Amino acid sequence: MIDTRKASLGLALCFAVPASLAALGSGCGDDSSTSSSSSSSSSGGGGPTSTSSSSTGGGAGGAGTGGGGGSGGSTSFDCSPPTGTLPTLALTEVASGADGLVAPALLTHAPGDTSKNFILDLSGKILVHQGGSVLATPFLELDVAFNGEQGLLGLAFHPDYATNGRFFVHFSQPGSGDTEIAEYARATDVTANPTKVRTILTVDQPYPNHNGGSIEFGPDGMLYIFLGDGGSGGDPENRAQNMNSLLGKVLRIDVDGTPPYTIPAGNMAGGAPEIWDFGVRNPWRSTFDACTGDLYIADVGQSQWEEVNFEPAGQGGKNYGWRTMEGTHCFNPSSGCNQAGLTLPIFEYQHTGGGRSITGGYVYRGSGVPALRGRYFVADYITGQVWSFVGSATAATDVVEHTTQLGNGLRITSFGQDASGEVYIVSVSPARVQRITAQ
Ligand SMILES: [Ca+2]
Repeated sequence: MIDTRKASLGLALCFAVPASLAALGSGCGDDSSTSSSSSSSSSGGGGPTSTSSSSTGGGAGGAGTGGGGGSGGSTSFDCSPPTGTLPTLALTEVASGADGLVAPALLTHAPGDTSKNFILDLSGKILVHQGGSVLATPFLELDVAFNGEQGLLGLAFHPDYATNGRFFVHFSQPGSGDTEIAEYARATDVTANPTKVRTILTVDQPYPNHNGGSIEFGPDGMLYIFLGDGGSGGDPENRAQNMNSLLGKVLRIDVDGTPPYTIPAGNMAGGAPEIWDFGVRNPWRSTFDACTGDLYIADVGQSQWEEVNFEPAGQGGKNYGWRTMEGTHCFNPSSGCNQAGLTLPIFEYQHTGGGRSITGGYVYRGSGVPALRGRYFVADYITGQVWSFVGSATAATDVVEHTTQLGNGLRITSFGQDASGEVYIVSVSPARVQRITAQ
C-alpha cells in the first residue's frame, strides 16, 4: 500500500521539478526498487523523536575559540554561547535563478574569507557571491553527469586556501556517473584554473542514486568524503557494512602528503584504509561544527526513517547501522536485528509525517541571531520542514520546528554557511539561496 502511495508521490515529484533535482534522496530514485517497506498506512505522528521545547537554546557546551572544524584559517565565527530568546526568523534572498542558478546545492566559503561566498550548482557550476550579487563569470564550470542524484555534489577549500589556492570538488563523472574527487586551483580571487590539478579518488557507482555528496575538511586538516551505499534500494549488496568497499562510508584522507593522497593515522583497520566510519546509506549533507569540530551526519532513509548522527570531534570508527538499521529501527532483518556496536542517530523522523528525504545543515555560529548559536539546522527536501536542535553524543535537545518561518513550500537541497557563521537555506524549483535572519 505504502509503495503505491510513495511511487505516485515520487512520480509527481519527478514531474513537478526538473528531473535532475527531484531525487536527492528518495524522491524518485529508490522506490521502484524498494520492496521492504512495511505497509503502515497510518498518518500523523512521525515527528522528531526528541521532544520539543522552546527555551533559548541550551548552548553548545564547551565551545572554545573559533578556528575549528572545516576552517584552518582565521575566521569570524562566533563561538560564544547563545544569548536571548529565539526571535521570529525570516529569510533574506541572496541569489536566485536570475543570477544563473539552475540547481543550487550548497553555499560555502573559503576559510577566513568573509568577503565572498561560493554557490555550488548541481549542473556543474561554482558561482561567486560577492558584494551583494552573483558575479557573471563562474568561478569554475565542470563537465559532470547532471541527472537525478548525479551532478556537482561537493566543494571544499583547503584550510590553507588563502595561501595555496587549493580546493576540491566531488562530482559524478560524465557518462559513467562514477564518483570523482578532484583537485583544482585558484587562478584569480574570483576564478579558478579550469585545468584539473589532479584526480584524487574515483569510485565506481553500481547504480545512479545514493552518491553521497559532502566533502569537508575536518578540524584535523584531513579531507572527509561522505559516500552513499551505491544505490538501488535497501543496499542489495550490503556495501555499507562491507569494509572492502568505499561505498556507504565516511572516508578520511590526507591531501597534503604524497599525491594524490596518503592515509592518516587513526582510520579504521581491517578494510579499505580510507575508511573513517561505516554503515551510512546516503549522507548527502554532513558538516562539522565550526567551533567544536563535532560532526553531524544527516543520512537519507530508505522507507520509513530519516536521521541525523552526531560524532564527537575526533571520534571515528563508528558503525552508523545501515542496512541493519534504518534510524533506530531494524531494517534488515526487519526485526530482532543485532544492534551490538552500532551508533544510533540522535534525531529521526518518520515518513508517515510526510517527510521522506533529509537535508543536513550546519550549526549556527553567527552573530546576526545570537539565540541560534550552537543550534544545528536540518530540513526535509520533500516537505520543506525545517528544524533546529542542540546536538550531543546522546541526544538532540531543545528541538524547535521552524517550518512556517523558514521552509514552507521550499525544496531544500542544502544549507550553507559563510565565514561569519551565518546559515543559509538553498533550494530549487525555483532556485534560491536565502540567509536565515531575525525578522
Ligand atoms: Ca544509521
